[in-house]
Amino acid sequence: MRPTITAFRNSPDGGGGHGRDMRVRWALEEAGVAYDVRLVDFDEMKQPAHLARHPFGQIPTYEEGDLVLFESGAIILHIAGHHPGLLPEGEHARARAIAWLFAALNTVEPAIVELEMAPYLDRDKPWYEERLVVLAERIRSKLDVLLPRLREAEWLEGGFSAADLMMVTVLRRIEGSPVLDEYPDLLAYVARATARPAYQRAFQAQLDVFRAAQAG
Ligand code: GTB
Repeated sequence: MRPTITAFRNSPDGGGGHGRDMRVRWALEEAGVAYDVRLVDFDEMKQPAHLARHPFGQIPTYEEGDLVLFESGAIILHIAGHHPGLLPEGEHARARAIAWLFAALNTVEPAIVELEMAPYLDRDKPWYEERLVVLAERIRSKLDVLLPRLREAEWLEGGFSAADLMMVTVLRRIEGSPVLDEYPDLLAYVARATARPAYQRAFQAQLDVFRAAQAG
């Protein structure tokens, strides 16, 4: 059954592909699954119809027949569990890939989000500049762990997997920042992942949505 996902009608990232729908689009493209997109705006996301899909009133969601899912991690694992190519075959390798997927979501992404949010929350505080230094250092402590692994291997666990898909969408959030620029091998990792045709198709699809919204 053809799934339907939700995405911003008018993404605040200007078509940069930073919304978490991008992960779902990318996974579906990797799996070769055609999908529909239900576009929602910020008001709509807090209305009962969308809250029935997502209790926190966010995107992305995933509908497939009777199944309605929220949380990008759960959606990616569902897709990976039903289509070959997004998780390793061996039981242990599969479990390790899932561990890296959770590391992207629970260990790396929170540090990045904190830095992203700081200008909105703390810019007027006297300690703002010092906080930025601390937050950047916290991100470095995560990247320092990824670095040796991705120097030795092309992907986090065997071949390209949902773990890389998740980690790369997380790292993309600091693309262009001086912190990530300190790690050329991680930039190369992001570049080889985003060069994948499935990523390119997913990126173009969300960009088309943004451009259509701009055109009115
Ligand atoms: N844990 C959830 C998941 O992984 O699915 C988090 C979902 C989430 O944060 N969704 C965001 C959302 O719906 C959109 S992706 N926000 C609206 C709200 O909470 O009311 C996060 C996001 C938003 C905007 C940018 N941007 O502009 O660059 C980047 C990422």
